[in-house]
Amino acid sequence: MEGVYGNDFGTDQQPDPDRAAPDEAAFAALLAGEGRVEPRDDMPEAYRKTLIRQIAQHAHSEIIGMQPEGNWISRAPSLRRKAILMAKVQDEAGHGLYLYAAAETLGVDRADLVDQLHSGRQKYSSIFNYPTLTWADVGAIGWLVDGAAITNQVPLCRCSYGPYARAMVRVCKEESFHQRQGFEILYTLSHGTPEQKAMAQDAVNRYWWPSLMMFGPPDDDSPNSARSMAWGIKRFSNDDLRQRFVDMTVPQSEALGLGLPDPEIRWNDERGHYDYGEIDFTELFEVIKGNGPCNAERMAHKRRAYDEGAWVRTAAEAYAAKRARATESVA
Ligand code: BYC
Repeated sequence: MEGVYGNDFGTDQQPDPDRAAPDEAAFAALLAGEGRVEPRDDMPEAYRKTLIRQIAQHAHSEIIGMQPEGNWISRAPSLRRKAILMAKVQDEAGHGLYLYAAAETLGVDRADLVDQLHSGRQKYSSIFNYPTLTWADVGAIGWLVDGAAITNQVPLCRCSYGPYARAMVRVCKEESFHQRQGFEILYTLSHGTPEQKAMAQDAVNRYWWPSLMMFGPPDDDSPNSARSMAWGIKRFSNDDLRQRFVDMTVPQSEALGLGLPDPEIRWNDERGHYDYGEIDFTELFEVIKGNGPCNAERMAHKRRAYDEGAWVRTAAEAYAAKRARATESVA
């Protein structure tokens, strides 16, 4: 597993040698009482690094996640669909910004995090390495990918780290709107012509298994879960959230009139959950390693956009310096 994840917590940040060791007992008591850890509080270095790793990966996912859907903005089938999709993709940029801001409260610099993404030292969600081949893929992403994201992120609203938990509250409200717009796209297609229905079914077939992989490796192969759960960062295990997503999605697929590409899905009265087929986790590990269908394209596009936007950052810095000088001279 080591080789797959290459884990050094995904950050170059070193502990500050002058900082006093945190009071572990006080920290444990705060967590036991369901208190929130705030940026001013002492925290164990490993807790801080785990949060930086997860929040940065989450922020990068929101930003890279703009690409597959952004691909359809110029080809949306109507002005209404185009306006909605532009607003959705813009929301994802906003989520990335809240999350980078939350990570910065832990003493890292956003530019460093972006640099670590660009140099392959930090990850982003596997799901964004799949192509968007048809308009129905925009519906499947909204319904399944945003649906999986909400399932994972609603519990993060109760994460023990205050700034991350608060960012999640707003993100989840927006994601639930995104999920409904995806459902509505697929509903329209599945009640349209036979060709439109077939296009919707094909998109669901391609996005179903990668959406289940978004929740991460199985619990017995998830090196970070136990500690993150003990710290109140994660509230549920990867497999529990995956099951919750399946239970929510199967009845929705029936309402859509679309099938799911898994013949083993069936209600299990004894467990009170839907059973589902075995997930091919070798695919997840390959995508995480960089071997998914679109990894190279996504990163090349991201680096190019960053380089081409350098003048905007320079201009914003010059403007901020000019305003600071003007404020100083008035004072
Ligand atoms: N893809 O020990 P584990 C969105 C990595 S964007 C890639 O279980 P953990 C949206 C994992 O990082 C929503 N890597 O880890 C945007 C770890 O490697 P490192 C994105 C994955 O952290 C635009 C290793 O595998 N959501 O909604 O306890 C349009 C071992 O895993 C993946 C978030 O980021 C994966 N799928 O649990 C539409 C949610 N899975 O870091 C929608 C926040 C695992 O040790 N993150 N890895 O080198 C989390 O909840 C957790 O980080 C995870 C993984 C459940 C993803």
